Parts: sequence; structure tokens; C-alpha cells
Amino acid sequence: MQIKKSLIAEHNDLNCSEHQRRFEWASTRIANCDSIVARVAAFQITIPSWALGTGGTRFGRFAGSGEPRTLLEKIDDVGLLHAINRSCGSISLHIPWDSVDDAYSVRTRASSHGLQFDAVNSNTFQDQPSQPLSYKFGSLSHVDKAVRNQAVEHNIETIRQGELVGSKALTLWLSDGSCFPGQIDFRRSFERTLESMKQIYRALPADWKMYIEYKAFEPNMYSMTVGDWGYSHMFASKLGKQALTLVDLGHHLPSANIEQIVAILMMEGKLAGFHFNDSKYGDDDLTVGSINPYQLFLVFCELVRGMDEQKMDHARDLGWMIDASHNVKDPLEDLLQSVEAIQIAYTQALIVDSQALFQAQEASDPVAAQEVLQAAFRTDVRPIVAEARRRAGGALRPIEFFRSMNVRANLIGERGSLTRSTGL
Ligand code: PSV
Ligand code: MN
Repeated sequence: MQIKKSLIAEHNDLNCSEHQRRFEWASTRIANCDSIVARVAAFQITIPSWALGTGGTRFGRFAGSGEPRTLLEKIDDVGLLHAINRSCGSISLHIPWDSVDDAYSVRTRASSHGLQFDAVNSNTFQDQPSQPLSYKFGSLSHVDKAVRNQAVEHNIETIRQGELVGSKALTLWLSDGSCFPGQIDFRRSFERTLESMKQIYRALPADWKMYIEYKAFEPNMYSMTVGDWGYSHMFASKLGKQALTLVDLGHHLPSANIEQIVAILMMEGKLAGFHFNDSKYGDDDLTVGSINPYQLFLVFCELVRGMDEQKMDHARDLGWMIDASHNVKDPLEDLLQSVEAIQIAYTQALIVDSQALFQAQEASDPVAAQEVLQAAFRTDVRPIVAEARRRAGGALRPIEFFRSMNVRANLIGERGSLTRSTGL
């Protein structure tokens, strides 16, 4: 299904007067409104190829319909999102779920939608049918060198596939760890993992980065080899400049202060970027901003201040990806909501009066600091985000537009109702 520009223009005309009123109101209250709109329009969020189908839990999966059957169809789905909001300009592949067999077609299809390829992800948390050795007891940390070699080779192959499409980063997430006390030797496991990572790092092209993602628990329930930002940072520091820590918002123990982790990693120049999602209990992978939008805002406050202090390009210098799962919502609608939540938090962080915040901090005045932060958080910036979309050629109201176009019904018509996308 293609979204014609004229349909977006019609939709915007219909919603124009209401939007104009709300935007004018916002722009009288927000300093530098035009430059903020431009920054929001430039800010692109990567869509993971594995989030385009219905997700499941270990209890089951309630399949959706019209899901993408191939990598090309996954690219088409991201193209649809990008046509609607002009903010999803890249896709992140997961190998071997998205093996790039015909790089020319894959690249051509992506560029026909104006899409690029962000970090490519390896998978040593599942066994593949063709694979001789099992990852049941680990991959890069496994006691058996042959298993470690197989996992290293898979990562090198993942880099090669990423090169075919123009990716510039490898994301390494390991499910390695243990389920029971005494099952593994923590120190040896760490050392074996580091040794394996070094082999992968040596195969990394000079202009690539290696993102090391951590996770507190699951699937291993007693210990994870890369269990938190400290382990990730140790690995990344030992590997070298191209290795950085990736923060997935759902990968912490409850109540962790993620914004503080982010601030310090940035200060050290070791933050790779994000996997955005939201959670109430664990790695719930819910729609971004659906549970704790204030935390997301506080994370963005640290990001914006950290990037500005280091004169970084907000849109390009860190990896901005969604990593969510959709059990009960239409995946595309869910992704539209997640993108908007990220844009809202980013915009709110941009309008924080950082001078006043700095003064409150220097005066040890927590009351004033809270006033500053909450003045920004409680500002309705949705008209600014909508205006950024409009100026970039997107729809003022993405979800309404998606529904009015009957996008899902069209996809079911093209692909059938019994399709199942690869992923978890
Ligand atoms: C693991 O929970 C994770 O967050 C990693 O990023 C994986 O690559 C992804 O989810 C797989 O769904
Ligand atoms: Mn993740």
C-alpha cells in the first residue's frame, strides 16, 4: 500500500484550523518555537524490523493479520509509518530473522521509501535449525570454545550483512548468564565473554560502532553476563573507542534511576543510544510513554543537556530506536504512538529553562528545580510535534489518518489474514 501525498494534504486541510489555533497558542508561550519545530522534524526514530508483527508472551501469541511476510514487506511497513509521520527514517534489522539475501532489492526498496539502515542486531539467544551447536548454556561466554567460535562467527556474519545495506553499527545483546547459583563461574564467564567480544571488535569496520546492550534478567533468571550498565561499560571500555553502552529502558531492576545512568554514560562519551519502550514491572516492552512519561521526560532532559554540553548533533550522534512488542494493539498504530511519545518527551526537554535549572541547582533549591522541570513537563507540546510533522509533509493526526485510510484492512487484502512476521 502506498500513501499518496495528496491524501495527507487532504487530511491536513481538514484539521488545519483547529491545529493552527493550538499551535499559535503554543508558539506565543514557547521561546524559539520555530527552531524547536525544526529540531523535532529532524529527529528520526528507528523502527525495529521485529516489532512489525504481533508479539507474544511465553503463554501464547494472539496473531494479528496482514503482518509483513518478508524483509521487503517489513521495509514497506516502516515506509508506511515514515510516510505518515516523516519521523521513522530508518529500520534496524535482526539477523538471521532478516537475512539479507538480495542486498540490491533490499536497498532499493528502502530508498524508495526514503529509509536508511540503522544498527544491525545479532541473535545468539535462539538456536537456528541449521546450527550445529546449541546456545542453551550461553554463546560468547560458553565453556566450550567451539560454541563461542560459532557465536563470534555469527556476529561477524551479521556485520557483513549490515555492510551490504549500509548499517554502521552492530548491537550485541547476550542472553548469556545462569538460572541457578553455582551454575557458572562469574569471573571466568566474564573473561570468556570479553575474549569473544574482542574477536568481534577486531572484525568491526573502522567507521562502525559496537553497541553493548545490558539486561538485568530474562531469559537467565539468576545472573546475566551483561546484567547492567556497569558490566556493559566495563566491556566497552576494555574493547575501545568504537564500543559503547546501549540503554534499553526496560532492562533495569524496578525503580532504577535511568536518567542518572544516562547522564554519567554521556559524560564519559560511552552512551551508544536507546531502545525505547515502557514498563511497569520488568521488560514489559509496552508502548513508549504509556506508563511513565515523566521518567521518559527526565531521561530526555539529561540527553538534551548532555548533548548540548558536548556539542553533539541531537539527530545523528546517538542511536534512537524503539524496541517494543505489541500483544494487544495493532503494531503500526502502537509504533505511531511510541514515536509521538518520544517526540513529546524530546520537545518538553528542549523547552526546559536550563539557565533557571542550573541556578536552582547552584542555589541548592530543590523547590525551584522542580518548578522548572514541571513547567516544561506540564506544557502541552503536541501542537509543536504536529507542526513539525506537517512541515515535513506528514499527517497532523497520525492515528486518525491511519484509521481513516484503512491501512490494516488494505494490508490484509494484500498479504492475507494468516501471515506471521518473524521475531519474538
Ligand atoms: C532483549 O530483550 C532485546 O531487548 C534485545 O534488544 C533483543 O535484540 C530484542 O529485545 C529482541 O526482541
Ligand atoms: Mn532491546
